[in-house]
Amino acid sequence: MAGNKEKTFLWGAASAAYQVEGAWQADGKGLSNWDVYTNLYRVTEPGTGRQQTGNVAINAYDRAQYLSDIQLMRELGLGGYRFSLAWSRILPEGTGRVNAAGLDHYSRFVDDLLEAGLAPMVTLFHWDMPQALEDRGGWSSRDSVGWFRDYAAIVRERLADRVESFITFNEPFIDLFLIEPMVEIARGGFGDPGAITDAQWGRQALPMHHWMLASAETIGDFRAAGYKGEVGLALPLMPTLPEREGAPEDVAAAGLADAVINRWCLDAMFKGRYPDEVMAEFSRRDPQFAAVEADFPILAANRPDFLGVNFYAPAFVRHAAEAPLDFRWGAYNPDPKPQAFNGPVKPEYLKLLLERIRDDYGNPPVYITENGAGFGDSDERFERGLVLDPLRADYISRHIEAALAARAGGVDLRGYMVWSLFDNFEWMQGYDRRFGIIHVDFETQKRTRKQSFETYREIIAKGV
Ligand code: IFM
Repeated sequence: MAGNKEKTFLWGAASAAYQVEGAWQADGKGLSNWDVYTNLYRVTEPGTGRQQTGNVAINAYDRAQYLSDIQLMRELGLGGYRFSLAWSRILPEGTGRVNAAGLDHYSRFVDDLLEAGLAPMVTLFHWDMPQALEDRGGWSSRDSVGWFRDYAAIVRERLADRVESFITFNEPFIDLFLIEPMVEIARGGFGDPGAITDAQWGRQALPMHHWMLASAETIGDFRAAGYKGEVGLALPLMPTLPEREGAPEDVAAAGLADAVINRWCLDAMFKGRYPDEVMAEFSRRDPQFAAVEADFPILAANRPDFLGVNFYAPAFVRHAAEAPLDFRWGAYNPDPKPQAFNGPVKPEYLKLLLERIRDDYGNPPVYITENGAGFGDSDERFERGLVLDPLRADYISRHIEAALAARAGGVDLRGYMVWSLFDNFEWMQGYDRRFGIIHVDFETQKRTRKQSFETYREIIAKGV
């Protein structure tokens, strides 16, 4: 996949370790923050009484299981598969001692994908941090930059001969400013995004900087080691729209939300600095943050090879004095019910977003590294061996159409990855939000193709 326009368009699917692997204590794996959160703090689900953890998830660590899953990928016609590594399988304490069994597992998985004709795209960090590092201050500590670089180097040495695409981090903003604060609030219950405080956001600016710095340093390390493939980041990008059109305070709020949610990381990646609004707002909340400017030359010197776009929906933004930075985002959705879990279904904003990246950031190579729709059990139904999910099928085909229209307009779009191939563990929502184009019975692990699987298969077969 490396930096090569002539290569064929990559049709893929994406996943993340904690959401699919299970086997939380297998083969010497250490605990991650999510193992601890789901097993120690989270209480049973209201209504169902289920304790929802990723202990079993969809059993994707199991080789017999994943080999049959790979057959489904082949049937779909995929060219690649994006997955993340569980850091604590490789380094149970986060640093120091390497667990050979964990590394061997991922090496075998890479071989099995390649054997099936699928290009692996490896995400190094998709939110599950070794608990041992969490206990040492986690991403708030500047040492986290070094911990991550060391872990990335171990992975590089083992996998880089066969993996042509790496993603350093997945969705910095969502993990640090939504999921982690919700987890903090939720210990002993379920997180409420509306309860996230300004003080919590203020504390997240330095961790955000540590992610961006660790990413840049890692890209530099890969290049220094002679790596010939491509290294990028996957960002959660969402056009921000004023909730009350024309209301000046919502227009201003949407502008600030754009700086924080979108431009913070985009500017870091392609301009080597952070937006002025971000510097002003967060230095006020954490004076230490003002000093991060000293690291900008490192960001500027290590521009990523590609941008991973995770797109689900635009965000409607309202001025709200009680919310962090005085804006509330994503609470309003004008769509009729049932509504997709991640926001209003508006594929035209994917096209606009891709065009904006082309125009404002020098038309970098882009993969859509996630796109898909989450609905509940009641929005799908079994019929003659298939699961009918017309809303998801429609969502996927309209978003692909929008993405390809942007590509026709000159956007350097190299591939599209659906989120997700299988229903899986959706973080705070556990197993109650289904995103898969293949249904999973979480009791039996039985896989059943959905209508959206057929839709995607036909699109892939038709080609670009
Ligand atoms: O499941 C998540 C994924 O881990 C990150 N991006 C959004 C997905 C759907 O909410």
